[in-house]
Amino acid sequence: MADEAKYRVGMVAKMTGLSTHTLRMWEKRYVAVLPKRTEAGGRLYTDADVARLRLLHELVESGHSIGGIAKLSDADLRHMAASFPAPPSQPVVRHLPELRSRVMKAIEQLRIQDAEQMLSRAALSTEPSEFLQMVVAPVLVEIGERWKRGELRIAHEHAGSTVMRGLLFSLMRLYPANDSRRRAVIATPAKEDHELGALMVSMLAAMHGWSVLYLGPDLPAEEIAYAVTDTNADLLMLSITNLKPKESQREIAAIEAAIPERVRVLVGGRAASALAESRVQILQDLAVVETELSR
Ligand code: B12
Repeated sequence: MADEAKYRVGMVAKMTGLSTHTLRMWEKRYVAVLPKRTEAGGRLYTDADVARLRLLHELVESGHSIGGIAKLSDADLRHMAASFPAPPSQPVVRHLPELRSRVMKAIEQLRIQDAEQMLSRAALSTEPSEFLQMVVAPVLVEIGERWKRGELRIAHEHAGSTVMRGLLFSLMRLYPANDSRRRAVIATPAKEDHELGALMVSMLAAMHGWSVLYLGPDLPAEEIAYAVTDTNADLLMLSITNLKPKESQREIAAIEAAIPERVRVLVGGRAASALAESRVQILQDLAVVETELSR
């Protein structure tokens, strides 16, 4: 039978090039397809579902937002795809080391749109924490190393950060805030201008169902504490990249003193490992952060 539900989610991921995570999110958030279920609750897709997902994938890769097209009929999607013949200027790169070097090359040559396009398309077909750990973070570290050696200029570093910042914001918006969810406030302390680690954990928190208030970088302790208290947050996450341990301890102590005791505080970032654990928990590995966020 042509429309028999027979493909499991892993197989559909291989057939469509979408990650299993993206398949679940497109279903849960946007009702893009509604697969049948096995008795044990596993998803089962038909050939028609697979064809629809391929069309959606193609259209998203040509620049449409999934939210805008997820509910269109198959006929409308086919019509849109047919009127979108222009091939993207950058091929889809699925091999992560190759993607990293292509993105680095694009940043080196200040081809920012190319870097954005490669990254946002690869983000669709890679599990989010893998994408952050295998692509976003290593590219940033390499930019930092090459800047230090004088091989890249400040302009390259700023261009690279801008690309990553935009990308992380748009990925975070895939998971719209919902007031009934557990609340997290995320920021960097005063004088800490590096915000990309905070954005990475914001994206992961949103993905795990947290309602995220992202405050950005360089916040005085009293402003962080105010936001935590005012929103009745359950979790505060701070990212520390360049602050000296003394400065960090001082900021963290001031925040801790001003927020309710029940609020969990997680701190990460390359300069966080030098801190002594108090009531705060120091975490670096994004896979571990995910486990904590899904508890
Ligand atoms: C981009 C960048 C900038 C941008 C930031 C833009 C932005 N919007 O964020 C700008 C231009 C502002 C900047 C400024 C500076 N920078 Co800078 N910067 C970087 C760069 C290239 C990337 C930073 C980044 O985002 N890293 C994100 C990742 C990869 O982070 P991570 O901290 O290791 O975090 C990981 C985990 O800990 C976890 N995580 C992160 N946060 C959190 C939070 C929680 C709660 C949890 C659970 C987990 C978690 O996620 C990450 C995944 O791997 C780094 C290079 C590098 N190695 O990081 C240099 C780097 C950090 N900068 C550096 C320097 C020297 C500076 C300046 C002093 C330069 C100057 N002379 O002005 C200023 C200081 C600004 C300040 N007051 O804070 C040095 C720091 C050296 C040191 N202290 O040891 C670095 C290492 C470059 C180098 N190789 O020398 N920088």
